[in-house]
Amino acid sequence: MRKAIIAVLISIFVAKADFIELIDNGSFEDASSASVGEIHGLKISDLVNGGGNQSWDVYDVIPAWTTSAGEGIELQKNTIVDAQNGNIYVELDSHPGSNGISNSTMFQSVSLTEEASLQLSFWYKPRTALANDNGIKVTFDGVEIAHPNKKAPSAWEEVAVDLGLFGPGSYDLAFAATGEDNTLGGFVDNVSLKAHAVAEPGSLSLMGIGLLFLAGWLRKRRNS
Ligand SMILES: [Ca+2]
Ligand SMILES: [Ca+2]
Ligand SMILES: [Ca+2]
Repeated sequence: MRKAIIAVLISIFVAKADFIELIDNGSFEDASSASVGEIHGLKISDLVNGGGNQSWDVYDVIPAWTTSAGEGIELQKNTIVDAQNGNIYVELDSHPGSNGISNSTMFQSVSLTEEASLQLSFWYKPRTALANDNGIKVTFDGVEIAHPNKKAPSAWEEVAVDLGLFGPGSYDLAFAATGEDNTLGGFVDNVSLKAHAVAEPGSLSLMGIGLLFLAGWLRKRRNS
């Protein structure tokens, strides 16, 4: 009986401490798209699963991410570097085609149903040895929250930002290439945005009452 009650309480705590991942396709490995690349005509499914003879292309839309400025989202499959996670990563200083502007912006909308504390993390790596050539400006809800801007050589590094509390609503997370517009720039992989729900006072006090009840029950049982 006691073990059962403790197990239930532990599961309540775990549930409360848990988080929700808000980002879909954060590692860019999702092949479920009919999008065709603008440069090589390479389908995303062929890029991811290995059906074409090219290892990169540029897309207006990929699963969960949409271009909002510049040529598009350049997906590379272990092309210049090995991906930080899986096989695919993004370069946003994209090869120019019809739009002509290589520095591009992609975004994903996320929704919160209750107030939560948000934590962003992603992996970044600069491609060239030039200063101000590999910047990746990250905005959330239109506010700049990170802007790594390094030069090679530099390994993949994690960029982690605590965004604080946000209420229910829809928000855009955007990544934009900055600096020299020359098709070579910063690489991005493994994007994650974790929402930690803020415990409601009502459920906290209920849990407190449950703990007091359990403590009393255990004391009574020991003394009997
Ligand atoms: Ca990846
Ligand atoms: Ca490029
Ligand atoms: Ca560049």
